[in-house]
Amino acid sequence: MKIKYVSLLALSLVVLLGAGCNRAATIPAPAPADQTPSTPPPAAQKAIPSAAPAADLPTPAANAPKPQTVSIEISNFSFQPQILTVAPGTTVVWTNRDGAPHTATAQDRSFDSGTLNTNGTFSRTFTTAGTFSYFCSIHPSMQAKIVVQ
Ligand SMILES: [Cu+2]
Repeated sequence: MKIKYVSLLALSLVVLLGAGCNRAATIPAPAPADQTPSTPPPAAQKAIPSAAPAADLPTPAANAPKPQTVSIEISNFSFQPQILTVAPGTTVVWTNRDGAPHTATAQDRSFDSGTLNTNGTFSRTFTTAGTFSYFCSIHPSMQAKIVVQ
């Protein structure tokens, strides 16, 4: 009887060990098999980072600050400021704060706001260097200039 128990124990040990070994061997095997096929997807994910150039978009945005907007107010029948110096690429916005209508008209007619009624606005971007004299075509004594440099 004792021998049978011992042999049974031995057999059970062998079975357990064998099972343990088999499981241990079986489990790792499928795992790498699954990871291998899963490798291609990471490649697909790499394609997404390639879309990372979108991260370069903030860079142009950082360049955005360059174009500036400067305001000129038309009040008391005069342009304020009367002489405005800006960098090339600056957008100038005229706003009529008077009750009377005015215009911002270039001496060389390169730009003309047309009639600006109260709170009317007109904008123009100056891209080239130079001095641009303008006046109000309704009140020609109203004169001013923009220096782009
Ligand atoms: Cu005027």
